[in-house]
Amino acid sequence: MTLLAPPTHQDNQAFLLRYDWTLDEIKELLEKPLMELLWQAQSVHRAANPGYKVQLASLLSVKTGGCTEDCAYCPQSIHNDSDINATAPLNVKPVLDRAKAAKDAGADRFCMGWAWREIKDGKAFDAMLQMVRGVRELGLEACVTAGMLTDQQALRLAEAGLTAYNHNLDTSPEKYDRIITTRTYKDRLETLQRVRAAGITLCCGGIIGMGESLVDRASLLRVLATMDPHPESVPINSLVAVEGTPLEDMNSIDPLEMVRMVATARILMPKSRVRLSAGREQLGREAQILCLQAGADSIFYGDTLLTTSNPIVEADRELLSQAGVQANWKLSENG
Ligand code: SAM
Ligand code: DTB
Ligand code: SF4
Repeated sequence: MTLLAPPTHQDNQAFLLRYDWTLDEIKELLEKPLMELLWQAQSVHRAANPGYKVQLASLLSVKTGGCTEDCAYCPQSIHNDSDINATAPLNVKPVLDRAKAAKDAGADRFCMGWAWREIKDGKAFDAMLQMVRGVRELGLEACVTAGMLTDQQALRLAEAGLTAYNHNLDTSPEKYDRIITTRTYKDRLETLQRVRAAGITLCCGGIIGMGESLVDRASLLRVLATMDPHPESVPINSLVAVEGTPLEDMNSIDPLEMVRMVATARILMPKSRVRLSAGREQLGREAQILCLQAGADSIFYGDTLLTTSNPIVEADRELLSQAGVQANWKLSENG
């Protein structure tokens, strides 16, 4: 009888932090045979982030609707015809109550969104700073997404203890003006620099499923992966096609395209948190598990994103258990 050799473990395989990725290299990764891509992504992930720990980020829309930007995907833009009506921002207390509930449900990070083109000084910004302080006092990471900001505002957010600022590039520089016309890619990059200069970590990613080409996806990833340092969090969203937006008729992506995007992001940015973001409801259990295996190590956790739905908490707990990954709710449950 022949004895089979024991399986070899790749956990200690090295990974490289590189900031000089070329478009061709990234295209090649996105187009690799799936099994090869998954193997490479998983090897990098196991070496860079051992233990399959998944960060749970809860999301709350503090200021919903009425935004003056014309982002073609967004139900909150005044230029679009969706059913979202503009509302006044939530007050500090109800936001902190929600943050506490998120913490109790096992979240690690609390993300707050404002449907603004830019932050303006005044009462609403002062309230944002109080919310950030309150979230940090609860022992959660705090993330804000609220559009453009000034150097001074970034510094005040840093002083309040903000962990991360989310500001997505959304798509490639080449496709950008077919998705948004009221601001430029350069505006976006300048805001990211201000956030970085203030010492706040960057949460920056994009959306697939808006009719972009493979080259557009590679080009978006190239902008992210040539930032030095890489953004600490990289949310990969797939379009939630909302009625009344110019992209309402877009077909859903093939779930394997999400798997490829996540795997490629993991290889390009080994230490960043790659967040499997909007569009998970359309993915199905197996595709989400493949994404976790390929290196997604964060999800939005909670029944709503900003204005659209997300898998319910119980379903995500089951998913994470079935996948055998570690997340805070499970760890705290086990003492
Ligand atoms: N107004 C701020 C801004 O644009 O940075 C913050 C809020 S904005 C809604 C945050 C991000 O959500 C967008 O940059 C986009 O990537 C994502 N997003 C918005 N609508 C989406 C949709 N329908 N499908 C997928 N992602 C979406
Ligand atoms: C991100 O990349 N995705 C989140 C968060 N950052 C702010 C937002 C997704 C929004 C999906 C559409 C909605 O719910 O309005
Ligand atoms: Fe406004 Fe942000 Fe929506 Fe664009 S994505 S319309 S900036 S809320």
